[in-house]
Amino acid sequence: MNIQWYPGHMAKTKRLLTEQLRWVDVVIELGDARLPRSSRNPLLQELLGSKAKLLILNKSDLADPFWTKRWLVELQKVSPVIAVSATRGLGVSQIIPHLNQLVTDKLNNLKAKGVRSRTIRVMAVGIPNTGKSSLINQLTGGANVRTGNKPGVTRGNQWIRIHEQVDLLDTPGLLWPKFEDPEVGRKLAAVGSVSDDVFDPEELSAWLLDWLYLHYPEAGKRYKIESSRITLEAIGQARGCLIQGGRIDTLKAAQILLREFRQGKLGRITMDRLKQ
Ligand SMILES: Nc1nc2c(ncn2[C@@H]2O[C@H](COP(=O)(O)OP(=O)(O)OP(=O)(O)O)[C@@H](O)[C@H]2O)c(=O)[nH]1
Ligand SMILES: [Mg+2]
Repeated sequence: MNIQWYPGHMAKTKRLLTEQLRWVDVVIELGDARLPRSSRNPLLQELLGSKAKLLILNKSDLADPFWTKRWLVELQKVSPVIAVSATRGLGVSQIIPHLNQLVTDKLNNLKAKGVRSRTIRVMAVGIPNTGKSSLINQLTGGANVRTGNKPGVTRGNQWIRIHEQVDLLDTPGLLWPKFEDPEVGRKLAAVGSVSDDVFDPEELSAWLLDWLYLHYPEAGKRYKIESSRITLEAIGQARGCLIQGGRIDTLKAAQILLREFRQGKLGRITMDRLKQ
């Protein structure tokens, strides 16, 4: 199964980010804590160049805490990084101090040149559905920008004052034209960062069930399935998904599995691993 998603509006987003980049002092790159490697867009690394950056792993409430700890240590070697949960507000208070620290030198230099003090300009970037808009709402304490549990909710750019000295630009999610490793496409589809329209849910679920069997064999408990080998048929049976003639509706079972996996109902799961 080869999943790819790079719709036309993303090419536009890429242009838009490039244009805005010169106005911003620091970038927040929002990744998904369940995918600390696969949710990082190589295109963004290229666009951002040497711009100051804070990497934030969001949705840490859904990720396996054992792996989050290890990833933070690893990623910290390259750039400043923190883990948060935008919807639960966990870790979010660390953000402003980190941003301040990242731009102190730049603002002091400007001051020395006689430029009047101004707000810090921050741009939030990341792949779709990582919680950029939710984070902004958490920082401002209100529903100021639109969020949604599907990729591609934010379309235009929007500046929001998140602190008396900090302005933040929300941007649409950006992917890249080709996932070289098909496993990356599957993982991104599993967490909901590519459109559900571009893959077959039953096929993805079959892959996900194999993956879970290998890495989180206890996940099947959710469906009260005795065997640690979960199947769509067993999920369908447990949930009474039947079609005419008493056959099991495996499409419905796949949709249930994907939805509950994304909501964290199968447990806290991290799909990208480091060598143990
Ligand atoms: N469990 C959990 N869910 C979150 C968290 N942050 C965001 N979400 C959910 O993830 C979904 C996507 O959030 P958005 O803020 O719209 O994501 P986005 O990055 O702005 O998405 P695009 O605009 O499509 O690029 C929503 O259903 C949020 O409620 C989090 O920390 N934990
Ligand atoms: Mg958004």
